Amino acid sequence: MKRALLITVVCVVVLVILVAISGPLLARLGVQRLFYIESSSGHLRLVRTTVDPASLPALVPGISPALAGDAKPVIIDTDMAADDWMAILYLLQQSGVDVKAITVVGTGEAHCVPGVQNALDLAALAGRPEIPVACGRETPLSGHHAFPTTWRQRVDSLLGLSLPRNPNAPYDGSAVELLTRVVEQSPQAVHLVTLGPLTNVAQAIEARPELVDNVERITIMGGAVNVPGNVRASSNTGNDLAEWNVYADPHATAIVFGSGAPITLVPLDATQHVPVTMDFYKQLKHNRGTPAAEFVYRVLTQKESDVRSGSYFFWDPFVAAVVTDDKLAAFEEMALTVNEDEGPQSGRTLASGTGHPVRVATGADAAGFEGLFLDTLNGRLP
Ligand code: AGV
Ligand code: CA
Repeated sequence: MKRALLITVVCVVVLVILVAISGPLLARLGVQRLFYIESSSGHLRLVRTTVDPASLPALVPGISPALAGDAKPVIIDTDMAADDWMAILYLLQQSGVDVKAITVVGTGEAHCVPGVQNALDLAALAGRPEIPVACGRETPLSGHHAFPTTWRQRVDSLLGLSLPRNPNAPYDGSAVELLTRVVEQSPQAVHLVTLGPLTNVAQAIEARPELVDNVERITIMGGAVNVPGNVRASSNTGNDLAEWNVYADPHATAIVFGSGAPITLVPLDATQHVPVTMDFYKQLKHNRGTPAAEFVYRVLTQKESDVRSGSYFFWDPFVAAVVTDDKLAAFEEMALTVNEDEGPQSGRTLASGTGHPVRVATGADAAGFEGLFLDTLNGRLP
């Protein structure tokens, strides 16, 4: 009996040593391990690692572009509202996208501390626990517009849901530092996808205007150009022209518009065509084969009354989908300005002769989006 126990212990020790030394050995052969053993708070865990992109095409013919290294580098700048979570999961599951960092904007819906933890945990859920996550300032570059306190509390607490805890700590620096470092060090121009107020991106560009030289495009969820805004419905401002992300930091939006970077704006003009429908919710209910799809199903379950009333939209997931397939939207080139003054038009995005050139999404292929979103969440990659 004692002998059997001794043999088992010896075998386990040998196995652990073998796994530990196999990394360097495999690396010499040009192969990277798919798993490693990690010890956290006294527990041993098997952790999936990222794969050395260079080694993959030869090893696995037909491997997805994200793993093969020719996916486009993306930074997600997010205010960690509920639909931001869905957009992040979508982008993390998309083969054509390589998410290099997630920067949380502290002037949006979530506060920094819970927002960063929730972003880390979403990355872990999608099998990418190593993605760096950082937060930025919690006050707008100018003005004092803030999201409703009740919305903030709800998203901070993940609508009462839970995620697997990511053992990694947040990035040791600010969102602006992380964003700047990733853009500067990327061999390929980076696509910035912004899902909240533009505070972080504007602050980074203001400090280093030359950053835009290595920015492929900034795709922004925000604004309402030829349709009513959405601030009035949830505030007592009387402002029926502005959309929340722009309203929360109009000056930041103006800086980004004037930065010289190529810009795609996906305003309410387009997202109004992609409400979350009960029909989609039911499809997801019967078709949720991955942790990501299961989590989105639970989020929509918490949002069911908004979904039923038709007041909940795929704002950010649609923008994420447009980043991967721009045939999902119709576009018009416009010259845009932002109203930075206080008052009932504050945060309005306006087409005018003096504006900056922006590619504006004005229409949406809702059915195409829903199919792609459902397939991607379920791991049926295009
Ligand atoms: O204005 C749309 C932006 C998107 O980035 N957000 C929600 C999305 O994350 C603010 C917003 C407007 N109306 C809302 C919002 C509502 N009814 N509930 C939560 N957020
Ligand atoms: Ca958002």
